[in-house]
Amino acid sequence: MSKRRNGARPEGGNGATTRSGERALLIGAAVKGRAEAWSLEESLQELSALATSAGATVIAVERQRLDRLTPHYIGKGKLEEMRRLVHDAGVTTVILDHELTPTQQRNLEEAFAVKVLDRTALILDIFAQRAQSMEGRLQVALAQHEYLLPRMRGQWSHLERLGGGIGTRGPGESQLETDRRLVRNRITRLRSQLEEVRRRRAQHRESRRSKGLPTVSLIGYTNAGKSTLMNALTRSDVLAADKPFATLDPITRMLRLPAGGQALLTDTVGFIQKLPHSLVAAFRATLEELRDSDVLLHVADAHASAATLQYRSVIELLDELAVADKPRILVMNKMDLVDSEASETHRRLIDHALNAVPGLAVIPISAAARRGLDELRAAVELQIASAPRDDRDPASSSPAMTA
Ligand SMILES: Nc1nc2c(ncn2[C@@H]2O[C@H](COP(=O)(O)OP(=O)(O)OP(=O)(O)O)[C@@H](O)[C@H]2O)c(=O)[nH]1
Ligand SMILES: [Mg+2]
Repeated sequence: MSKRRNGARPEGGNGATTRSGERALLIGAAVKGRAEAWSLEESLQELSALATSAGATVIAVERQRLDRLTPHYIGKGKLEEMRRLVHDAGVTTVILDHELTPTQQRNLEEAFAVKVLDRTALILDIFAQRAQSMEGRLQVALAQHEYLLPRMRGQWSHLERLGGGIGTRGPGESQLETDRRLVRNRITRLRSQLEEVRRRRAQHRESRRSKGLPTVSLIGYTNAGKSTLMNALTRSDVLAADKPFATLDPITRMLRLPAGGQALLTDTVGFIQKLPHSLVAAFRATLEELRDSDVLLHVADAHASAATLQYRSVIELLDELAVADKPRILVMNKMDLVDSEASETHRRLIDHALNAVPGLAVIPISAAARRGLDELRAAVELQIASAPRDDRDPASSSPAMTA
């Protein structure tokens, strides 16, 4: 699904770019009176990491405070200033830190004469680059088509002039000459293909379920260190990397417990604030399997400046998936990086978490330095021993083992 078009050079800019080195301008707006949990700066920092991870070079980050959003998303003066910047700095891609309406996107592309993406398209693109398994690819394709559908009014045709790259992989390019009916048909087909893959996976699961092992799932904000912890706890070698959404497909390994027992440990896709709805919907089946876990290990990056906001975003999604009341352990990871300066942030997160759930088990660890792992295993064992296991819904089951 990563077809790339041999795009022409962007019309705007000085042409000092290739498709593999997109030059991105990031724009965020704070709208007066609209309460956002994340500050503009924190959100833009994250957007910058996402853009870099998608392969772009961030040329500039611009912000604006507005009374209300405009048909161009930003104000007139700012638009003109940005138009000049796009031209002078050879920007090839403008990325907005919100979900744009199709009209805003089209207006901005006309104004800048370069490709314009929103946060959602950027995240979809990263998912498209990372998806490995058949199910993962089908899920991303479904989300991309659903994102595309309301935006199809021939607006993709002008992307011909804007080159390929981020946000144009996937369905966009092949829809230039087609219409919405074809996309709808494709969505229907993708849904039934996904159904088929899931049926097969369910059979696979059933055979594992009969072994009756308790299941433990790693969850948390993207880049918190879930896969590093999976590797440290199970001596495996799954991909862990300093980039968002390194893991997409669930993967399960055997976890040994201190008293000699065993459990199945599953690592899965990370969360992010403003996770696109189309992706939540497409990955719902994967995520809902968390319902079948006996214990959730919520891995938090104790060193992240936005640690508490990240924590809250994860809890919101757990709520949405109806698994927030599962037995949970808060794993404060990356403690090797927490010095006296960072300890304030980390303290605030613990206070916040304990305030919401008094008595929550909080285990400080460093997955990278393999510190605190014995304490964590002991805490998992304790939770499993006290978790009621016989009230599980027999119709649901744990995620499939992927190698
Ligand atoms: N200093 C330090 N770095 C860590 C620790 N644990 C993980 N990391 C680093 O954090 C980055 C992300 O780690 P991953 O294990 O890939 O994180 P993840 O939660 O699986 O991320 P996604 O799969 O992308 O959602 C990597 O660069 C790790 O090396 C830790 O305890 N200390
Ligand atoms: Mg991972």
